[in-house]
Amino acid sequence: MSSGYQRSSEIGRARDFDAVIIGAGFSGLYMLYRLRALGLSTRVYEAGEGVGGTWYWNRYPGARCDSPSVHYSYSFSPELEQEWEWTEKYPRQPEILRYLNHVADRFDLRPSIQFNTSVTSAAYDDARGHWIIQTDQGDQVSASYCITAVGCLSTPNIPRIPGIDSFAGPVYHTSRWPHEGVDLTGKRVGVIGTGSTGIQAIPQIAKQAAHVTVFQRTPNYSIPAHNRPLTAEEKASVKAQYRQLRQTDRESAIGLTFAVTNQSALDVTPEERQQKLEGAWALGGFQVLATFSDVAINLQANTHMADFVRSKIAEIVHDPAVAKLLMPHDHPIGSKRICVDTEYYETYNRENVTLVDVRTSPIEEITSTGLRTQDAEYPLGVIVFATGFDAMTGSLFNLNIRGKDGLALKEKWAHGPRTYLGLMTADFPNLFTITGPGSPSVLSNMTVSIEQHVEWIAECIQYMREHHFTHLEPQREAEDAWVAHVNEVAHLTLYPRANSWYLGANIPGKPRIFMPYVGGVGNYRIKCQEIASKGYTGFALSV
Ligand code: NA7
Repeated sequence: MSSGYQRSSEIGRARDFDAVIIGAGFSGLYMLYRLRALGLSTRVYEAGEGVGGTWYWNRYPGARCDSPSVHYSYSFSPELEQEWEWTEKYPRQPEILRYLNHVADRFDLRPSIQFNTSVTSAAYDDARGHWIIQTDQGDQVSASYCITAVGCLSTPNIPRIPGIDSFAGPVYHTSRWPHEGVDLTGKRVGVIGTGSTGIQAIPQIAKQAAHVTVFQRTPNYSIPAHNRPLTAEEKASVKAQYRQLRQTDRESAIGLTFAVTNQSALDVTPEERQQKLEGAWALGGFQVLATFSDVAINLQANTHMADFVRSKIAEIVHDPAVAKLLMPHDHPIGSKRICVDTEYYETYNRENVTLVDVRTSPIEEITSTGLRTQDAEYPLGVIVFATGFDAMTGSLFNLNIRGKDGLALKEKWAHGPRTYLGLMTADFPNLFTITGPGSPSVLSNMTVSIEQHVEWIAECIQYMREHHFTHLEPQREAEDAWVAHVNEVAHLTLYPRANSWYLGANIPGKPRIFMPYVGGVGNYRIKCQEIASKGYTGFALSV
């Protein structure tokens, strides 16, 4: 035990734990592992009955990660990398959940996790200088550090549609899909929502249900995944190159190793452009957006790519009217989260699938037997909400966090989240937010961003202990400057042109602030490292 830790104990601030971590998904598990290595007594509270976070809850048909498995995994243990076998290019939810269970067992993490327990409040006790955490199971514990590992997309958004309670059949939100599965055989299913989730779920639901009616408000751009099993050679090659692969992921813009080009979409002939886009489409996945250097920042370049995807939709979907409805038209490609699919557009060629445009004919009510739009009534036996999340801030607000002088986080962030580096917020000492707003988080391969945050937090706590500091929080000026920088960088791109959940636009009344940091995973890591290496500039450290 380091002398710094002893000193903070000696001054009599008795507490139950050194740290409380909220959530046992990718973030919480690794945070626990790192804090345990530092010798901190740590308790993790997890609402689910098992580990996994996002991958515990999201069990809808077709649930799959959009980042390749060999990148969407922990890098901290070379032994773990070598012993785990990913089976497919893009991992399915059950495989990721198995992986996280394996991690929990392999590193013996479960004894520190209290399952089936939701944190109901976390309040900073000014007098004692520690956090008091309460749960729905009646726990009340104190801790020096409170670390949120609640994920960016974990509070479901269920639109308040009139009549919803009168529906006679079952209603599901994709992120709360029953663990025992749902038999949709012979059912008339209505799916509301065509984001990444709807786009993954609809093809699978259509294979089982008698009929699927898709209620689409905004069409999204989707790129084929071209998912497939990994060959033995690929697995061996990745295992041999893991160190290098992880390094390039960390230094990249979005936490994924792509071939990066400096070529503008405007500097090539139409034939070359078409050829490159065809090549990218054949490869599939997110990296389509990296075909040219300026798709995220130049509307003309972006439009070339958007036109290409629209042309693909026209090629795939047989009915021209349906194809037209599926073509995104109101936002640049990539300004909303790009979707990655398996036979999404093809699904609309099935006889048992109907696409309904609820932009021009809005949903008016749910009745006992179906759903009524302005123009028509659709008989349904099951309704599936694929309507997304109160992203990035929803789950933090649900924790009822209060900082100094009882200041509620929700109050402080009433006009949008304010953080320094997305890691901490002023007036909330020793509260760390893994992948918080203001960090690359959802604009990146999450596992890379999670590991970077966890390691930064662990090193910061170690520094505090070695230098006999007990408290840390951002200075107001540093926080203001970071918030301004996050906004400034976002406005250099096309992102703010879309009504996306990145901006809070999907939740009525939510302030419109671009929440994630667009500056790039590699650049962000350097900034965080520089700040730490200079003794945590922009943070106030105290005893
Ligand atoms: P998203 O991307 O937020 O998509 C939600 C979808 O639900 C989207 O098509 C919405 O249309 C639609 N929606 C939401 N509310 C309504 C109402 N009231 N009526 C009709 N349609 C509605 O969530 P996902 O779960 O698909 O994906 C979230 C992230 O998870 C994803 O980006 C990946 O990072 C993984 P809208 O676009 O708002 O018009």
